[in-house]
Amino acid sequence: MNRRAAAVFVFAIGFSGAAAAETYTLTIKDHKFDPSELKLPADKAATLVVKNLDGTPEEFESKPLRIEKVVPANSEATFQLRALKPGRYKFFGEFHEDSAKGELVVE
Ligand SMILES: [Cu+2]
Repeated sequence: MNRRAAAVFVFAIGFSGAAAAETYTLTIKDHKFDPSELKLPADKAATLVVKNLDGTPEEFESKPLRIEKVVPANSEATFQLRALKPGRYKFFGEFHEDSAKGELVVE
């Protein structure tokens, strides 16, 4: 965790069951993200699942997405993403910042 007092901000978008958001998955393995560039459609809420396949925890962090959350070893976290404008939204694993980097490519 960094020293910001803020804990976890996830912008949730309300959606009803009938219009469930598409789910996209990122995995963490050997302290790298797969894929390192994940494509998402613009202007649509989405569900993002981050699966940590490593035997150590990772902190999934993205300043533009306002996400900061520890994903324990061999487990996963789910985030509801708001509808995003086209662009590139960087994320990284704060515990292995040298290798764990990626971007959401929204288009
Ligand atoms: Cu942090």
